[in-house]
Amino acid sequence: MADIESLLKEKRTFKPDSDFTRQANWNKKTTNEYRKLGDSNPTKFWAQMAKENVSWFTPWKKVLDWKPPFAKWFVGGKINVSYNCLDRHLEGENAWRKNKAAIIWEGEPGDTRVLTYAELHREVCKFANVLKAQGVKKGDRVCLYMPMVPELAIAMLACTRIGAPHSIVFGGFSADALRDRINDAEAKIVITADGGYRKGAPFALKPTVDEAVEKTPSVDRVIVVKRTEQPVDFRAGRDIWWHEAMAEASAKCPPAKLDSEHPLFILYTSGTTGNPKGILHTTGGYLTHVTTTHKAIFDIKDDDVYWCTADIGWITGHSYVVYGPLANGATTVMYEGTPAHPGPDRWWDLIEKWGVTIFYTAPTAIRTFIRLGDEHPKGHDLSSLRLLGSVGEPINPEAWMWYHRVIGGKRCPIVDTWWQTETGGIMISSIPGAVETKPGSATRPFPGVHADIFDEAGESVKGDGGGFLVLKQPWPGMLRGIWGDPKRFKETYWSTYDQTYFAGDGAHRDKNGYFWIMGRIDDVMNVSGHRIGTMEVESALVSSPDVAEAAVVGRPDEITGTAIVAFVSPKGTTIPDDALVGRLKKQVTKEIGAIARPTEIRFTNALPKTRSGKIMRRLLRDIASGREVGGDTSTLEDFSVLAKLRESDDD
Ligand code: 7RM
Repeated sequence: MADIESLLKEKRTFKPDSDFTRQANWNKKTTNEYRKLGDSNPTKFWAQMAKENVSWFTPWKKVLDWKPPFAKWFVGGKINVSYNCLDRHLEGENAWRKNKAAIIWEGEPGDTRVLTYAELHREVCKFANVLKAQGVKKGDRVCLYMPMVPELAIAMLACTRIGAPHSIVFGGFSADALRDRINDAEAKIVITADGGYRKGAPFALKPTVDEAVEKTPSVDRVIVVKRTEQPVDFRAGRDIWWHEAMAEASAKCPPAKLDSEHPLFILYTSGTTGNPKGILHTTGGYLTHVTTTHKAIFDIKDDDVYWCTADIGWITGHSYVVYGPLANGATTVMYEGTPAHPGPDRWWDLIEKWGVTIFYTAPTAIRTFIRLGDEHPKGHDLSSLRLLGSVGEPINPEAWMWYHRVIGGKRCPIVDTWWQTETGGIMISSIPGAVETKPGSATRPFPGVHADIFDEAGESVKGDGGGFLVLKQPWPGMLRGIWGDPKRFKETYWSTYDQTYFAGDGAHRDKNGYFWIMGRIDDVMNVSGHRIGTMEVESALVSSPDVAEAAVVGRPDEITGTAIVAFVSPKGTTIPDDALVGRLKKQVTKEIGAIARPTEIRFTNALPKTRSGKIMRRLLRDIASGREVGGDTSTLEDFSVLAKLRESDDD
């Protein structure tokens, strides 16, 4: 609540600059027209966008078939994502883009690769033929577990070319997490690399894949990119080198004419249970959504150099490193490594070196750079920048102002973009040539997006007020389901309110209709912009023979937004010492990955529970963040537990 109050005291506003507005893809007039149309007739608005921004082999017969909560967009339309991202930039009036940079890639050690649209097209066609030769057919799932190398984008586009949905697993996930995701999607093939570079050293990926695929009956092939030249074990008959397979592949591969609703990809995200959800996205609607939002919100032009720093393993990388920018014929920058290697100015060096004009990153990175000191960005010429973006978590006004001043040189508009893995593309954001911004607010819903704030009873909160963020109309990039689990899909998103999507975020809307996102209100933590379920971490902890019970909560953290705190009650004979802390952190890293490792583990012999046995996480959150335990404690079963937990604070 304290957060909400400080945010809502924010009174600064920034009007769009008239020079920016004059050249903008969407100015005030077009934005207002689209808003009007999107409000009165969202399907008509999205149909217009699908026509203007995306190329179809066969037009759709029906814009939307909505049987809540199941939506089909552009029904009967035939389309291909790789055609939209590649072929159409090599034909007709766009043919000049042939030799335009599609991907500017830089590895952490400083090696670089620039792929033009023609080259990228050739590589994608070849790899699509490799997939076909390995028996991958339309509809087969392909798992990608890769570093940030161009081959990742090539593999994604090759999958879309033949209609094989991909499932990308972030390279930081452990063998256990990878195996669960491969098995849930029943992937036929895994694409990986020997390793990648991070913090100045190679890290290995292939051994993790070897361990994971020991128990994945669906996998019959592993394709390996050579990146670090680390020695790898090769299983004959199963493992194939990328470069060897590519050497023989033909560069001719016509794009499959796919149904608009053909599955495009699955991406796993954390929920409120121990099992991550496979979020399913399909083809025509998703592409319309990301292409349109990318064009309007990032104001993309042919001479821009656009850099979104997200790893492709997350939704932001899917939608705004690869699909949105390439469908718009843009130059997209991909960087392999960590922000502060070899020095704390690596990112600013990249911006200067490549002349980046549009830069999209996360508040957690911005806060890290604030701490590292202004001298690093100030030591570089950042004058190429003209637009900045933020995503992943609420941006505090102080970080917003620093971003505006130090990175944007006070001349770049900032777009704060709210969306989720489930929404596919941006839902609430400023339009840089049209909307006045307020630091800390994502401003207003995108045209055609019917966002609202509901109270517990499902009534829209009128005027200035807070509640639960919901979406009242289907949108083209919306998730079509949870892979293999329609029941969970309905329960998670569509059962809180009737025919309304429940986002899981709390939000406030001010008297001007501006949205201020407050963050998750469910048992999902947002650590450095990455979603981690409390239940996932808890189940990793209780799988240790030393643990009787565990409860995990988030505590506010200046840099990462949230830090993970675990309350653990050890089994009878176990001694709760530092060695146990070490073992438990290792356990979580093994089962999920380092991103889920608790910052702090506190031992207790009992957890605060309600009489019906539910752990009262609210109280634990107060204790973890050193706050006075507030609110209603009348349902607490054993009051002495609280006192003991506070004592455990001393160690
Ligand atoms: C794109 C992405 C989704 C969750 C979402 C929010 C939080 C994302 C913002 C934000 C405030 C923002 N997808 N979130 N963007 N909160 N302002 N601009 O991050 O599926 O990984 O996470 O992230 O809580 O529900 S995600």
